[in-house]
Amino acid sequence: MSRPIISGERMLARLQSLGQIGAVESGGCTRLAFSDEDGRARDLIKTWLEQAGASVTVDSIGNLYGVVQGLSSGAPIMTGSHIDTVARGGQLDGCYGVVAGIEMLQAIRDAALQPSVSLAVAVFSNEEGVRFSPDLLGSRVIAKDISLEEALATQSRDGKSVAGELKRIGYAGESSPWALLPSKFIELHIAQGPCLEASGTAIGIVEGVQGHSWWEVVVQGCANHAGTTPMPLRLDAGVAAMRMACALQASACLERLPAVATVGTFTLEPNAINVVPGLARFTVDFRDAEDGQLREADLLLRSEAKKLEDLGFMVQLSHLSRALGVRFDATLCDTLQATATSRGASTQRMVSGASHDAQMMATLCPTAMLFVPSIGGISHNPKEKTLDEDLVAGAQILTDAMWSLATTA
Ligand code: HGY
Ligand code: MN
Ligand code: MN
Repeated sequence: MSRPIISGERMLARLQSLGQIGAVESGGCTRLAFSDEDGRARDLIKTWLEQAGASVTVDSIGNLYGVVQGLSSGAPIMTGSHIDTVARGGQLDGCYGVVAGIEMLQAIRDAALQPSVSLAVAVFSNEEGVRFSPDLLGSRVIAKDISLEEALATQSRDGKSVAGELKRIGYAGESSPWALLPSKFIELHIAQGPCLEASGTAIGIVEGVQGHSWWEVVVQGCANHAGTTPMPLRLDAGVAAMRMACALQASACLERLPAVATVGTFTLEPNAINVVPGLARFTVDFRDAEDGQLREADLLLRSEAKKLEDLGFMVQLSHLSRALGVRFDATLCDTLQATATSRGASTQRMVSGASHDAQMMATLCPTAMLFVPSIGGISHNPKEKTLDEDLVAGAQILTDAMWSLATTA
């Protein structure tokens, strides 16, 4: 029986075009969730899905779906990812899985094939969580990890709500987030870390994702004159926050508690050269494969905050996000491995250090992920890159796996 063969050329060209929306100099991309750029990118994705013969729906948290009906009714087999990026990120993170999914549908249409089971490609809202917390917002709502109402009411730092922004960019959808619950979910993604390239392996069979816990810390001291205030009389929120940040980072480095810790944002107020900072605001990103370790890290954060309070600072902690570690479906991982091997690709089993919407979908149905190598292991950086032949090979293996699941179900 014939099976769909993708056009690598068309897929690579589309990745390029999508990458121009929100492009920053040096080849990167800033396309924050529900921004104008996100809206324009969604429009382009919608056009490509329609060209591929998919019926397009948008649900009430802005998740966008393209569905090609199978001969039988029932739950679709789904692939997908996200198209929102971090600030000055790369052009492949998330986008690759979405564009590869669309290429799969286009190849099916070009070959005039029809699957027995419906196939769906999903674009999940606000996976990155840079502008709105928590991350994985669209897939969290589907997984009922957060209520739709709470998700829509979420505010960004600049005081915008998810509901308002979805309306503004024209993606406040009508359909239910639970209308297209899939029977299986596969996400194709770049590895974003060094291991596939280091081992010279073409395809990562991802068996799980580590958990993460995100915090915002606000340290309130006392703004004062940089020249006249003696050191012992200062309540310098900036130095206090830096000490706390270094203590958390040292715990990850020296005791691997947790596996990794990152302070990715850090602002001072009033942020003036000659004023002792009165307020410091920073975020903490803890990651670990063991949920117990993540809880220990959360306790460490609280104890470091208590030390500052004992020195007279006020410290406010806000828990921005938590996602538990997940193990993916062993049978689906085996299917992906067999499919990759049948295409002559080398494979290795691995756990993802980055979080993905698959982490939420895994709570709903058998789920697994495929990775392709990232050059230099670099991601969340304009230098994020994967060899074209690896991008094309990964997309064909995704297409093979989805097609075989949709025709032998
Ligand atoms: O933060 C992450 O791991 C993912 O890129 N959202
Ligand atoms: Mn990312
Ligand atoms: Mn991603």
